[in-house]
Amino acid sequence: LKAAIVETAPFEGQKPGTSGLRKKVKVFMEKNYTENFVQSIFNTLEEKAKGATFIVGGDGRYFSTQAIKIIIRIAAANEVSKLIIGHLGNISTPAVSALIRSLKTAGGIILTASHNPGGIRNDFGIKFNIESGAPAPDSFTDKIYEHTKQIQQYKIVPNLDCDVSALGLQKFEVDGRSFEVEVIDSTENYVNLMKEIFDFTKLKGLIRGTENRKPFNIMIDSMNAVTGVYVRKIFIDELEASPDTNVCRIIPLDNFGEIHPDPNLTYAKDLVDKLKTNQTYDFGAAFDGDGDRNMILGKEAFFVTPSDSLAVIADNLDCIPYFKKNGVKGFARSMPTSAAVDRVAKALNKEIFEVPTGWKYFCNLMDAGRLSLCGEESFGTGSDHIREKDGIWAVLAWLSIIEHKKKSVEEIMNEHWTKYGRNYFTRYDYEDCDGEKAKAMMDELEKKIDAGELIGKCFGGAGKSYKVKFADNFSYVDPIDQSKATKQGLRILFEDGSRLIFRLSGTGSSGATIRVYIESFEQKNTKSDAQAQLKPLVLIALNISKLKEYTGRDAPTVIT
Ligand code: VG1
Ligand code: CO
Repeated sequence: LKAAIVETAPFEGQKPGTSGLRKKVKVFMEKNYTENFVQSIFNTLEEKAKGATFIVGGDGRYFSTQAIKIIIRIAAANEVSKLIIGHLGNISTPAVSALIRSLKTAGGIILTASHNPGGIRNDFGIKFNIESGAPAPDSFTDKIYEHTKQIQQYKIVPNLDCDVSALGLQKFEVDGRSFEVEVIDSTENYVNLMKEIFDFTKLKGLIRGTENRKPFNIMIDSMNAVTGVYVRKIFIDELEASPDTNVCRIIPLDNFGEIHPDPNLTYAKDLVDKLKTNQTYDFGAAFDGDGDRNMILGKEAFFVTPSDSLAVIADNLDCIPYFKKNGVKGFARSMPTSAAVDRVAKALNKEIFEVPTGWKYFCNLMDAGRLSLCGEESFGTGSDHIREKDGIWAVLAWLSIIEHKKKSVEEIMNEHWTKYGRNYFTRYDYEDCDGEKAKAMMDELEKKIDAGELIGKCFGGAGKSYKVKFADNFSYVDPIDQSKATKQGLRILFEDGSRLIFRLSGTGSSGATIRVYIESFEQKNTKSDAQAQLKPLVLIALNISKLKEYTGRDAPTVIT
């Protein structure tokens, strides 16, 4: 086989966002669009790509097979020596990170738009992870973007055909060099990793029941996405959960069955309804398209916010063998995530870090041995076992805590709040707003903040008054390599510790999504309804930002 050079021209807007490049499928389908981006990844890698091995896989959404074909042909032409590809292209994001680490490859290409809907009318995405298994840092994705703006040609082996439905090694000769593609079942490596981290015997006892304990009835919902294959192996084959009553939607579909594979109360409503109507369920969990997000529910769909989930796991790491063995270093959360975990860090005398939104910002801290556990309010939780958030890991962590404490999800949460107080938290998303108007809203608010207009001001509502203590546009200096990330979200902090945060999403594929994060702390009043409790702050947020004036929206698209 011979490599060829194809002339091309740059496309606008191939700038990776919070987590890779995400666009409509039809955009990726445009002639040379995917080729340009993939070549730009190899142009960024330069000599590092030559002779190297990469993992390729994703959530199996529509266009994955075509994209894999393009990646194989371009990789071969760029002198890559081997690609390790998931069977049918399927590898969850956490499993890619795990494979990069255990097989010590030079990195991986992940084909996913994560929680965004899939199928021909919806989204596709490409993301590059570096050799530590972490999402490429900003310095790397900035270079990819620069290459996409200048690209004039790409290298490709046009006649290279490869069957990703057949497991095993396929060998080729390209311009006299050897090029290999190995199609693997990615579940093996991942299941082994989970077995090293958790006590599967105990977890099986929890699910099956033991002599003096009745079975703990779980419902695991893969939302027709990639975790299905791992759920089958871990929950059914290993932990002996029932394939009929303990799992659902575990066959990955390329359009996720036309649902929005995002594990929250809105998009995982099926699971919520199941737990509400069938009260024999003690626990429910759902994952997103690529398996890095998780939602935890207790009996009757008792909802655990991701921020609280992080805090509870942090407070209970001693019942997980991995942490017993390796010890617990610091904790971290993304800036908009509630400060519940900060209280645990303080009590346990651990370092706590506040980083910008996006998993990549946690990874240097992990590499440096400063961070064991971290999370985001956006249903992401994970540890330093890999360099991505990990949905299945989070569920196994919760089940380990439940097994150890012999308590229900709700009891564990209440106990936690009694000990630490409660950080009430909610996020309002306004999806698909007019881009210009969303930007104008953010600009006006930023001007007010910059002018210092808000400091000392009191805002009231529903018999409460909140005085602004501090406001800024969040910026972050990485403590390990001193790289700086600026303009990561507008923050308004009040004297009582309450916070309002405004951000524009960096994962959408059309229009703008405004995210408003609302948090307040209560030491004693811990059992109120979160929405009712936060209402006054929500009104203040809408008022300060003039959100309705700018967007015309009366209500958010999604509340989490
Ligand atoms: C969102 C979340 C962020 C998360 C990112 C990727 O980003 O807010 O916390 O890291 O998605 O998650 P944004 O820029 O839209 O707010 V995933 O599961 O889509 O990889
Ligand atoms: Co995801």
